[in-house]
Amino acid sequence: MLLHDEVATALSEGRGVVALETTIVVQGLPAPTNLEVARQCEAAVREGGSVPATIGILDGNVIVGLSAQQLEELASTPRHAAKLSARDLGVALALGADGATTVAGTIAVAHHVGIQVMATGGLGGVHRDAIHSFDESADLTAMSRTPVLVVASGVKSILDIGATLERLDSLGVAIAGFRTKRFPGFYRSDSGFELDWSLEDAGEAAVAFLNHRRFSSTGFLVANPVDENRQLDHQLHDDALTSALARAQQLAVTGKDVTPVLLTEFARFSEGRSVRVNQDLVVSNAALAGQIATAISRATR
Ligand code: PSU
Ligand code: MN
Repeated sequence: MLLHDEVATALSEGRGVVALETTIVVQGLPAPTNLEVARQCEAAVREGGSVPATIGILDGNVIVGLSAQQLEELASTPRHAAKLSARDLGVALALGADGATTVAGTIAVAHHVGIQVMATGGLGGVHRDAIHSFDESADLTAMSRTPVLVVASGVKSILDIGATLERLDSLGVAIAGFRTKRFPGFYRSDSGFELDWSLEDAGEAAVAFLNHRRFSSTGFLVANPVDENRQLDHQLHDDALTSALARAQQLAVTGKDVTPVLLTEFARFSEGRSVRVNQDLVVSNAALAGQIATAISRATR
């Protein structure tokens, strides 16, 4: 485990730290936008008063706080870092592999080193054909056993959103919208589903999370919608989705390849517009996560 000096100092001083994942960089977004987004997320966390800790695995070492150069290495073609969920970490380390962590993989590492907040684009969830494929993201079960607050724009709209919300309920994962009671739909500000709770600012989110932790060992999802003016056009979204689902079926993809294929087809169909929305929402989530981590640190110091 290699902790970047700045991250180690911030943790020992009880300052706000935000974990950032690398699957979105390596498997989720096309180059060169991927590295630009990673840089913008780190800057956004800093603006919120916290320290960013981008997490990935290089040569079998878990790195908490990848440098710009290490992140570039991880994302570069010769490396072809694998997509690592929490269950993959042990083997990847044993084999000296390179890897990019998903939300599940990232919160496993974050919790281990004492980081309480993470930001991503859209959480994984139950896939639309799950009744046949059993494809449900390990992000959900990871959140059911890891007390980390995750800021995300809901779950990806390629998923069965209703079923995902039911699973989050069964698994005891706390959910609150950020300044909304409408569950965000990733590329769209509103998925059409209602939430029970809305939090109005970072301070409120911090207090809610700290109280949640007194009674529960599960995670906490803060659902932060993309700005309405920046969301993907309704019709374009639905057409791209139809095309993406058809493409995944045609390629007969399974397992960890499903989500990257759907996102790539979304980008192709929308001529890059979905990538811009993804960029906007993840940077905004990193900014909010930075503010919440700072508020948690103030409330606990
Ligand atoms: N958010 C994005 N793009 C992504 C992801 C999240 O905007 O690519 C990644 C996260 O790493 C998340 C993963 O954990 O997608 C979900 O993959 P799966 O459905 O295979 O569990
Ligand atoms: Mn899956």
